[in-house]
Amino acid sequence: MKTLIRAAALAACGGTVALADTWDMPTPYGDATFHTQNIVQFAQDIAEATDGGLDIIVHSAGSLFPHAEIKNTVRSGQVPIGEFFLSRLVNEDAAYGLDSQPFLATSYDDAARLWAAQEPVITELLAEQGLMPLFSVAWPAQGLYTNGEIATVADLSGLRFRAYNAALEEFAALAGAAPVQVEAPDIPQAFATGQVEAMITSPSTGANSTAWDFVTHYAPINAWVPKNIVVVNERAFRRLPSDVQDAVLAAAEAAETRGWEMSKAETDAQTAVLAENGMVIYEPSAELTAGLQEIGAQMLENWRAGASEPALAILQAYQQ
Ligand code: PCA
Repeated sequence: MKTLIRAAALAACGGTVALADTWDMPTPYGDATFHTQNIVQFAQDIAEATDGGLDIIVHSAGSLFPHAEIKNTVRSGQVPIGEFFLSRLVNEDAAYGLDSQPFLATSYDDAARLWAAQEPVITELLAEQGLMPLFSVAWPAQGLYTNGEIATVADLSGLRFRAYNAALEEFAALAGAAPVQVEAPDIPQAFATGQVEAMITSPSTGANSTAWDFVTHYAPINAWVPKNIVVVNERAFRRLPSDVQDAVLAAAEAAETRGWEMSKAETDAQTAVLAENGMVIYEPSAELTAGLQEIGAQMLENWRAGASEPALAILQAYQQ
């Protein structure tokens, strides 16, 4: 409706007005998540830059399509654009999985270097499916949420452990825990019903899901810095007028820069929220860190065994 009024107003002004496009955009995370807020701003930037020529409607928290289906719905053209957790695609190619390898890239600088090495390979892989990456934003480093302090890996043994991808499932299993896949919006429910009792995620997702309601302790183990990615269906993109295409690309570039800044600001701010709500924040012991790093080393070996040449080249470039 709004779009029609805007188009009519522009037409009344005597401009040559292309028909406005409306794009539905499925995303996996809730409205309080900084990634979602960044995407809402991205959509707003495009609406403004194009005078309403492209209206992107964000459907957050998996409300339009479940997370696991978002990539393929963009691929098939059911929706023109969507967001998902990049390393979910590791079963298609190991290149997608590197940002979820424990202790490979643990700071924002490392994560940015890793993304620089991944981006050309991933762009090519996605192009084979008619997809174009628009921007990718890192989560804060991943930390450990439990009831009580964890002193060594052995303390994780037998815990029902929330996982969000294959790497975290493998990590939990190697720690002797029992992984259970749960999407971020379902975390409170999964803890409340006893489906899970521990998790590894960012301070953002911990705070967004009121972790203090079901766990007492948080250790910033800073194990990895995974990313979300926003992709567009290439045919849908090419159908846009060229000035609208330019506006989308400009807004995407701005969203990538802004998103990483938001992420950095979240790390301290949301860790403080955990503490303000009564959670005990503790530094992991040297023994715990060493044990977790051993698991990481094992996982990287497993990753190598299944990695394509381009995926191995990313790792090599990153480690140089
Ligand atoms: N939050 C998301 C992915 C990584 C993160 O920090 C989640 O827990 O599902």
